[in-house]
Amino acid sequence: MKQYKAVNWNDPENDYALMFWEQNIKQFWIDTEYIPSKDIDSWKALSPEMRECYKKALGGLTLLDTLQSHTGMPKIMDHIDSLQNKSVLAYMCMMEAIHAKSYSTIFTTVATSQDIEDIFNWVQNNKYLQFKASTIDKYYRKLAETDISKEDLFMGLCASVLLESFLFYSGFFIPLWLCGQGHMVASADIIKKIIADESIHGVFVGLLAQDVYKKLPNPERAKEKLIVLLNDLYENELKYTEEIYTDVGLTAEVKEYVRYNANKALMNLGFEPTFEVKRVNPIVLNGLNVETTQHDFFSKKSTNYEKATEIVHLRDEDFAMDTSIAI
Ligand code: MN3
Ligand code: MN3
Repeated sequence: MKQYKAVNWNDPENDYALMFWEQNIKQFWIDTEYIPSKDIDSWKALSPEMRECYKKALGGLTLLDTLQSHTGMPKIMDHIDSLQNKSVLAYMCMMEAIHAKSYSTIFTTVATSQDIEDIFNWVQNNKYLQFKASTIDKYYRKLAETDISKEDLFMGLCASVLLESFLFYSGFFIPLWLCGQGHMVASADIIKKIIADESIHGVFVGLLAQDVYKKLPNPERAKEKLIVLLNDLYENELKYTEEIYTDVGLTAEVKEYVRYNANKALMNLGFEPTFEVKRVNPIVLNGLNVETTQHDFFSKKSTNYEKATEIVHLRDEDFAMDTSIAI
């Protein structure tokens, strides 16, 4: 008869579960603590092309967070032995649902009902987004089977890390880029919270993957499979980037950022970076490192974390505009 075990946090199961649990708790937030309505004027000042790009970027992000919350995290959890690690994944799963909802919180504020309907239809019909989702979901579905190989589990974990640490970033680029120049700043506070979470998710699931990799009978074959998957997703990512960024003239910069994050995904999985990266837009990198954010997952809660009692609003005057850049 199967013995059911209770999770015992007083018995250390591994070196890192408690640390990740505590870091996740420190980073907790909900979308309704933020006030994207402060961005309404900023939104109106954007060009129609920029608004279109922004909406599509957030629509794509919503799809990935939906997949991660409804399928990725629960399926992975089923195959992880450590009960404490399972708890960390359960917490992350809940945050993925908050992420997926938070884009709607931004949409509700800046977009019309018709806009919102159009964007969700676009997500459902965009071949590059659908390719991302179906490619990752194939590996997650494999985890739905009870009797899977260690290599299947490794690939499921790899798919998750590629989603977390790589596929999100073509979408994150535009809110960071705009925010770095003083546009859509309140919405970017939400996006930065999501990025901080994805950062810790990628590291944690990456560690789980590395644990499995060490026990694989044929690690070379598994690594080859990972590289094939990464390259398929990369090719798709380039086309997706062209589709949403060509009209605003940012395609080349976003592709550079995509390669930068592909390398981060590889490093989270314990491998060497393989993409050549020349120069990532400093506005976007700074967007991650200064003011409100903690891309470094060991740091504390955002200083701009807005609870009803302690609101620190950024104002337009806080930003020196670079007028050479067309918005
Ligand atoms: Mn997420
Ligand atoms: Mn995540």
